[in-house]
Amino acid sequence: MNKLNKFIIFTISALVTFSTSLLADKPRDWQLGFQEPASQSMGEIVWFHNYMLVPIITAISAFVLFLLLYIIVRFRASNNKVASTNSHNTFLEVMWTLIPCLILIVITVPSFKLLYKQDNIPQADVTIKAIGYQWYWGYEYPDEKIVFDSYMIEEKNLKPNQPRLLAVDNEIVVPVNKVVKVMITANDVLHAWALPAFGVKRDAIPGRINETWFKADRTGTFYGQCSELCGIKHAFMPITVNVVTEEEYATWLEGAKQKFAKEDENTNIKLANKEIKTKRIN
Ligand SMILES: [Cu+2]
Repeated sequence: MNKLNKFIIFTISALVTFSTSLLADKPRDWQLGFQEPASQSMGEIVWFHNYMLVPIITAISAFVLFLLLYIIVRFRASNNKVASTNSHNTFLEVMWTLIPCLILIVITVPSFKLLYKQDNIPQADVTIKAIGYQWYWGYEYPDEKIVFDSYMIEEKNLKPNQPRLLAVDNEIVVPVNKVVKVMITANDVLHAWALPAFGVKRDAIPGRINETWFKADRTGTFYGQCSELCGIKHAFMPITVNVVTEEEYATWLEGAKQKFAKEDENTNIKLANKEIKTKRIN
């Protein structure tokens, strides 16, 4: 086998390894850029980044670098024994104000379209409530009367396919190609519910409910993390979403309704009242 063939085989195998690791729906070592999108909205974010922001910032950086080099060479001291007395140039000043304004306006159009689309929640098929606690997430499926907590699995208890600091004991399960509305709040301090592959990130604020949505376009396990510095164990409250087919979701729902059945709300109220009374007596 000649050297060229060897090189071609090496390149192809390297590309295959690289692209499959790109498809893993979690951060990977030395990663640059985004995870593989799993929703249309994340696809659009990636498009906006790759085909608008990156070309524009590259062109601006190259232009500024060229100007710097040009000035360093053209106006060097040895070539200009007598200093220039020029202090301003109206045409240039108008241009360097107008051109950046125009660039910002061009960026604004797709950016605002995207923001509006993310903010406008379509009719939801599944609603989930995510509650941030120090330091884990609690979830509720209000329509199904399901409630459970989701704790990170410690390193020593990880199964072989579970990623460190990302896997949880109770994952959220949602059906593929369905609109999932997520209502996000917190019980103690600020947290943030973030899932990079779906292009979703919202602050979890005590006393207030934020809403967001996603529609996963493929099945798989997707990982995210709390994205608001919330205290000493901020790094240990990951988010795991299992996107499954509709049949698998129905099966899960059946089991979950037994396992995670929400207590009667009245019982909760009674308990709370009792606690308050006890505290008052004390
Ligand atoms: Cu947090």
